[in-house]
Amino acid sequence: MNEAASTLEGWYALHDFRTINWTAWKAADDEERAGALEELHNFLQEWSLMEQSKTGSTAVYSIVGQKADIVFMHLRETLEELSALETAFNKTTFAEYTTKAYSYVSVVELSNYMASGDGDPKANPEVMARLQPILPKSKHICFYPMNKKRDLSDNWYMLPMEDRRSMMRSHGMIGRSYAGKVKQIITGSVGLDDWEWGVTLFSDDALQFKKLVYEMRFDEVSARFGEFGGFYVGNVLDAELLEEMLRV
Ligand code: 76R
Repeated sequence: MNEAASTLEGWYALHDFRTINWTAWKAADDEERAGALEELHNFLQEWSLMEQSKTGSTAVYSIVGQKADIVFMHLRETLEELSALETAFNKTTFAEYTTKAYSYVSVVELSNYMASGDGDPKANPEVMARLQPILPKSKHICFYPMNKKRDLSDNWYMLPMEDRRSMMRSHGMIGRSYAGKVKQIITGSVGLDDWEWGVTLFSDDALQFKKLVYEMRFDEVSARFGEFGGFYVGNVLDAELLEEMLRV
């Protein structure tokens, strides 16, 4: 019997990580830099209008450490929109001063492990708000991709639904104890990217990422089945902070 959890999907997600070529950026003349910044500023404005009309959402963060310098996290209704937006950005002058560090393609996902109630979940405004979330502009972001293990003795995908449900319940309980401190957005990426899920966490206190992820490591579903990719952590950027970051 197919015991796949049924999932609801919302907006598609692109996490676009870039590294700034500081040598080239510093070598550019003032006019070139000003033009590049203006173009970038226009993009930020366009993205914020999109957010106001609730047809998508974008968050911009600087990344700490050498994996990247900046991440644009975009949520849009379609993959076509994500592609158009990525291409438009690549055509900007600022993009010429960046290199691609990493990217992740996925789709906002809710699973039915903890589902309650009948009826069409998509008629529920609370469900829709989770499927099409306006990204928080918390001080910090933490992103990492993950899988659930498929080893002979520990194969998540061979477990009966009931076992998975009870482990996910325990997972959800830990998660809920961080309510108000950490906001999670789970994006599914089976068939879309190299890992099975993207985990994006937002918080005003970066230490809460450490505490939450550490606590979850002791919980069965993460302890036995969690496999993790690279972690990217960073600080929020608005137009002003971005300009400050790029001032040379
Ligand atoms: O969505 C819900 O609130 C219902 C409960 C819930 C589900 C179904 C939930 C709650 N998560 C769910 C699904 Mn989660 N989550 C992670 C990670 O680092 C690690 O060990 C794991 C990475 C974190 C930090 C986290 C946080 N969660 C999932 C899934 C899909 C699993 C599947 O379908 O098999 C993954 C991969 C995953 C991973 N989780 C919560 C949190 C937090 C903070 C919550 C509480 C959210 C809330 O109540 O608002």
